[in-house]
Amino acid sequence: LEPLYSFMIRARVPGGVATSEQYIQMANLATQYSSGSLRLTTRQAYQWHGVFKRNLKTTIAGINQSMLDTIAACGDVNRNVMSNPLPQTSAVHAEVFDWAKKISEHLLPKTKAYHEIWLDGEKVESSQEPIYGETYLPRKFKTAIAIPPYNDVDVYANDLGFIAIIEDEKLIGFNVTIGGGMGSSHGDETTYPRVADVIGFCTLDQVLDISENVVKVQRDFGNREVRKHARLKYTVDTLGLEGFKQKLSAYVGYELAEAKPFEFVHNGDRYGWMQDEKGNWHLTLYIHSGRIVDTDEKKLFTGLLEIAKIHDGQFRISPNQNMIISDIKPETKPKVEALLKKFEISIGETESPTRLNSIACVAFPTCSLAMSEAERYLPTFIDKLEVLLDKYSIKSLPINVRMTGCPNGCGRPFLGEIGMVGKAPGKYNLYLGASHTGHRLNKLYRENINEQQILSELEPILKDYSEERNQEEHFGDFVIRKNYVKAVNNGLDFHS
Ligand code: SRM
Ligand code: SF4
Repeated sequence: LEPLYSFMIRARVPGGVATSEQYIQMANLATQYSSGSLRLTTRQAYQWHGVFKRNLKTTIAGINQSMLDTIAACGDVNRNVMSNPLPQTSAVHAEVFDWAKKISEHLLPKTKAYHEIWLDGEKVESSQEPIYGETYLPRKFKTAIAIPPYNDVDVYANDLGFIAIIEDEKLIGFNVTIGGGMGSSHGDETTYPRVADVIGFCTLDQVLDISENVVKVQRDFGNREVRKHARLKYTVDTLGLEGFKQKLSAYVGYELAEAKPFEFVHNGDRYGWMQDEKGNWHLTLYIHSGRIVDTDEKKLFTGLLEIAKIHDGQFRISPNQNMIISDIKPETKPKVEALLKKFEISIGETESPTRLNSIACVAFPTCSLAMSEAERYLPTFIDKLEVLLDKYSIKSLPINVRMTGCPNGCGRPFLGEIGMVGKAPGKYNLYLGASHTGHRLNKLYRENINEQQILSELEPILKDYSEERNQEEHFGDFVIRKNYVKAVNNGLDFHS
């Protein structure tokens, strides 16, 4: 008799956008075939946990029937392409979202094996992979597009990034970034998180060309001997930034123009109701760690499903694991409000800004790489942190808290103003000093400490912050100014 194997399935949802109909289908699959919850990820995708082996094919077919799929949601290929999900920026947003879809499609593996295995597609001779070749990439590859002033996608955490440049309300092109990534291993200083570098500006007609060729340079020069050094960030550091740029220019046959000025204000979400110029409404809901589930206290899963049934717009996953119900017609708004009230769904008006700016990865019980809790523990930790924030009258200030169960970095913990990275059950490395905009990494402050020690370490710093901070100074910048930690300017500084 075979053991009762169960799996996690992840859908590919470029830019995180699904229609209400698709959302209903995703939720129904969760009820029928998984542990009953839907998980919104830090890359704007859906995950189903606990899918039994015998239900894998039916679940994947169900995702495909809804016109979404799971192709390249995992593997050594380009993953789900992220883009700013907030339609507030209307025309530009729609255009940028289109680019996310185009890049995603362009970099999709062309193999028909997926259809053959999961969808009973016709057997075909092995197809050519025009971009990935015979070897695919040495490692996973991630792409994101940001629309300044919001860096909600954490563009600098991606192998390849595009920063939208808008002039006279028109999208004219993108600044290109390369070499971001979070993953590292405890005790191995040859591995490190790295924020991406801006390498120039590309026009709209160059976007796919640049995407394809950054992938090809990584395909040809990425490290295939040492898997821990196989991400593009190491290729950049091995070739040198100039070396990588030269290879890219040789591949595309031109040089990128000089990068254009832009500014980010933060990397979080903006909660609550927002009306666009057409009069439609968009609502960003706070979803703790992206887990959509019914509990004894709250029927979030049922509530969102009920909303999907009366709303004919979209459900957009934010890069911070939250949900935006978007394009709500003015006449539907009162019905949505009534359902939110009935199911006690938070629109972020009762949580502290620090809670609203917190992320935890999945970790236990489903992640086999976890060394400590994250998603299940974060709310308790924030409760205790809030007591300190309250004590020092700084509860109204937003501090990014990022927690993960291991240093792979799925909750982008090295971009947290306070970062906690699991070391062992109940023990974390404490990192401080990332920027509030996502452009600077944090640095190790204390190693392998428990909750009580973390709170005791943080208390005097929070007290100091409450008394000595400059106007508008964010916590991450403050701890650097006051020398609690040194600023990390690139990955190679991370351990020094
Ligand atoms: Fe991740 C592996 C969950 C975003 C870096 N990640 C995993 C696995 C699949 C564990 C495994 O390989 O067995 C986790 C599944 C846990 C579970 O039970 O569901 C997992 N990663 C997640 C998600 C669900 C975290 C979340 O709480 O939302 C995110 C899914 C994203 C998606 O929709 O595609 C997720 N993972 C990330 C991010 C953040 C990002 O991309 O912005 C990172 C850091 C950025 C980066 O890639 O550098 C990240 N995940 C990793 C790594 C380390 C990669 C590296 O370069 O070393 C691993 C392990 C690996 O690849 O070997 C990993
Ligand atoms: Fe698992 Fe580690 Fe990723 Fe958390 S950071 S989901 S513990 S691999």
